[in-house]
Amino acid sequence: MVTSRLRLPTPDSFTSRLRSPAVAARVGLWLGLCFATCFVTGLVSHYAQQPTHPIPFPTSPSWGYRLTQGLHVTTGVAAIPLLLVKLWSVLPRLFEAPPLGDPRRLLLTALERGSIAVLVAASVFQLATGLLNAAQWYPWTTFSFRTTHYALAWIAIGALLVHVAVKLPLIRDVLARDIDDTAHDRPGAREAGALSRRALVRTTFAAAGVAVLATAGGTVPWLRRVSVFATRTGEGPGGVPINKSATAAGVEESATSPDWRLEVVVGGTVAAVLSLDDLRAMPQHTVDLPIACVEGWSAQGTWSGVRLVDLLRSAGARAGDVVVTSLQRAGAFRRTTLPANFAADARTLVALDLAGEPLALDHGFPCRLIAPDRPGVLQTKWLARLEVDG
Ligand SMILES: Nc1nc2c(c(=O)[nH]1)N[C@H]1C(S)=C(S)[C@@H](COP(=O)(O)O)O[C@H]1N2
Ligand SMILES: [Mo]
Repeated sequence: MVTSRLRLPTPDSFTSRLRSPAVAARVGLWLGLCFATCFVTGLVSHYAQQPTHPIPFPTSPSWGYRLTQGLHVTTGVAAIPLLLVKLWSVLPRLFEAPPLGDPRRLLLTALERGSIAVLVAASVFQLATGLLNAAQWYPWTTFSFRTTHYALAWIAIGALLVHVAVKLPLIRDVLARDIDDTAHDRPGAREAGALSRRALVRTTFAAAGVAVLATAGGTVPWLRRVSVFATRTGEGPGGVPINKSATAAGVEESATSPDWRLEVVVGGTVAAVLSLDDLRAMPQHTVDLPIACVEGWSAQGTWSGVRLVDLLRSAGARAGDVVVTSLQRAGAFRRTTLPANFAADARTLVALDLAGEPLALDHGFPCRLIAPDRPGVLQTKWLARLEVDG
């Protein structure tokens, strides 16, 4: 009797008609669309964060990255309930015996199951790490989130393409039939579920919708009140949330020191050393530009300060890539490269003010970089040095 208790279930152990290709295909279709959107917007984000761009990343529209990254996080979050229901609906198939007698079907089954194993593992990893990242919780210290998330995106999308290709005839036929049609059901699925298939699919889409509303508030201002998952919805100074604080970055002292200066280095030589008063004495410009964090939240700000092109020109520099260094001593974002087309854009500022007030210390006082259509992570705060080739 002990042995029988340890026996694995068979597909016939699962009797609910809800676990059906009809449900799997309908939920899977939307899951696939979410994954495709997540993949494309993820590629955009990865490319935007490269220090150099063989094909220039555009500076317009200024809200482009805000939109693509908002979509990335939103579709990723929507995919979580969809994936859970999809896996639930196909679970009995995990316990199917392989067709050992038929080499052709065996090969196809091995291909299908192998791609599904990879797909499930990669999907769970992507959604879990993405969610943790959006919640600003970094439990990993041994691997880089961005590199790993990027590499696994290719694996997930590759496995997804194989999966869809293998299943395409079934998907098409199932979607052409009524949702309650039983033509493709497993023989063991003979009992009505606790709710109808239609109700299950609708509930799943509703859950995805709730998950979207709960996160989209990080991007869409009027949704903020319902956004329990959006971690950066609190208003910061000037209506822009604060990501890393000056204390956390260890720049409180250097940023508020009367000795603070902005160095402009041209071709390896210091060409200008500017105090805050020097910067204020230069022509000031105002732009409306968003901070769009890779974690999904974004907020529009009204920034004022010196045009970067003016600053470089006054230091005798030619336009080119600009290496931007923060007062921050350590951390991945203390130094960023601003591509030449961003440096040349008239909207790119060394910002001194936000919403008509001097920058709050946590927003980058004495000055920060703000450029259009740029990932928030590269909008360097607490500037110390700008470097260009001669
Ligand atoms: N020096 C420095 N600049 C930085 C960061 C940082 O950690 N250090 N964080 C970046 C990130 S991830 C974002 S989203 C924006 C947020 O700017 P805010 O805190 O003013 O909203 O600043 C960017 N600039
Ligand atoms: Mo960020």
